[in-house]
Amino acid sequence: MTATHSTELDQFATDVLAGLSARPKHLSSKYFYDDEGSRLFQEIMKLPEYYLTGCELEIFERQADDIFKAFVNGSNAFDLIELGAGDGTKTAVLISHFLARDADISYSPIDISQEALDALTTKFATEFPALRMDAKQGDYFHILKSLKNSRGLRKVLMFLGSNIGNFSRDQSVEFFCHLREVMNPNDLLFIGFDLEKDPHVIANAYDDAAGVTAAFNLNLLARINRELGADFDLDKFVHYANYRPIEGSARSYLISREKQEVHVAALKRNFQFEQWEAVFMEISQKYTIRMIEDLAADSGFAIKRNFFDGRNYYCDSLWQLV
Ligand code: AVI
Repeated sequence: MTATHSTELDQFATDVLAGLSARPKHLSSKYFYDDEGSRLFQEIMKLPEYYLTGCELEIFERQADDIFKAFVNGSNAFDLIELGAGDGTKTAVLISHFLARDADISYSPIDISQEALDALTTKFATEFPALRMDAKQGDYFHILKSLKNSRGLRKVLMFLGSNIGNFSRDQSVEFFCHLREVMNPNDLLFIGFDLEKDPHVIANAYDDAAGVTAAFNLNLLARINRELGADFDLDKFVHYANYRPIEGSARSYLISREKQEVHVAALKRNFQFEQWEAVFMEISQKYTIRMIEDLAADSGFAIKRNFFDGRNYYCDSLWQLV
């Protein structure tokens, strides 16, 4: 095991200890994405209820040329950096269009899952043999520093898929301020935001009929079993998700079906769960345009242009530094 891996494992153990010792209990959704979690998330993106991916794909397919024109700045050369790239399916639509327009681009996908990055690298190498690629594995908070050393061209940082929705408001501002520090005045930030809409549509997206989202949440308990030697019995927990229309946030929980005790060997600790006790797992924030504008302003950015899908379900927002 490398030093990085053991540090990551220590951090995971520390966060699990803090989360399971807290009242109410919580676990961080940033740990959903081990290789199995990333695979399950790819499944979620194909679900009929999970509209987000289709909306962003529609924006890219229908407005690739407008996006290209907004990205370029005099010359056709820029560096694309994608935080949390996953399988890159949506990004492939943009890259294909940019290359068809003779853009001189490099592409640096960053993801926590090595398996997802390997699949993406293989796919893109076949699809775009001439594309310069530099995939980086890890937590993007840690990789941000290395982004400073680019070719001196415009950098376009992309944070798609409404990944920002999994952060609290404070974490979002902190994250954008971090990004600001590694950006040059000419660089751009392209962010996917899921918008507020009929609450039933949102609630269904986080509680699909096939139970893939439930498996995705439960996989974090399985991951704690695998990596920290815990003895969670997954059948003793039920996934519950709801949408709060006032706050504009979908939230998911794992609920203990019975009073039980779980041992986590790496922590040398037992944790008690009451019957129907909830563990808060994830927030998926939905936005109004006003919220996006305020978030940009509070983080030191201005909106250059917003791109919407046909139903106004989703917005890809292009930001520049102020
Ligand atoms: C990655 N992220 C934007 C997803 C979301 O919609 O919050 C994660 C997810 N959780 C349940 N389904 C999908």
